[in-house]
Amino acid sequence: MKREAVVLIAIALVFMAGVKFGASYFTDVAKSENNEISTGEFDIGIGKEPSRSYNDLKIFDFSNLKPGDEKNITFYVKNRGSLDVSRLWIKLNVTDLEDGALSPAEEAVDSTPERGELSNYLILQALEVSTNGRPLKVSSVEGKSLRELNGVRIDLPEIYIKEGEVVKVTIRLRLSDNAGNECQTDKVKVDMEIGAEQ
Ligand SMILES: [Ca+2]
Ligand SMILES: [Ca+2]
Repeated sequence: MKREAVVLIAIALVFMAGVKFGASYFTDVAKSENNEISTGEFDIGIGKEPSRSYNDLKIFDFSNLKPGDEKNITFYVKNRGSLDVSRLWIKLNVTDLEDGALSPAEEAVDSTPERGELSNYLILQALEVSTNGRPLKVSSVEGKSLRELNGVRIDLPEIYIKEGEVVKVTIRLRLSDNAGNECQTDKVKVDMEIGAEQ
């Protein structure tokens, strides 16, 4: 019984090969499947520490400033996506408020109770972006007031931030010695936009 089975199979194989020979050419196909093209993610975050980043975060709140005071604003920008960042920009959107009623000393010299004066006297002393501990200055904005910089796109020097890397940004502000009583108890609200480009 075993021997017969073997023979039958051998005949069948020969027969099939014969059919293929007679019918057409041998053919062959090589396959390449599952190829993909996709886009990388482009995403930055901002944080007060290098290790934590957010899409939206309040960074600073300075109160009771007096003329001559200086404050440093420091934050970190992280590349949270998978594509390199090669350029960062910052835009400051500045709103001047009187923050309630004018103080008695202010009232004597401030004729615009609906609008604050403080941003005229908040001077950007320095803006730096540091990558690998090496600071790059943006000297074009040094000495300008927040009012002058309101809504202006400030391009930071060209830097490469690879996936997962962080850069440090420092802004130093000074309340000018020329600030007079018209900005007593005034308040400036600063919304900061930080943009990244590939
Ligand atoms: Ca005013
Ligand atoms: Ca005022």
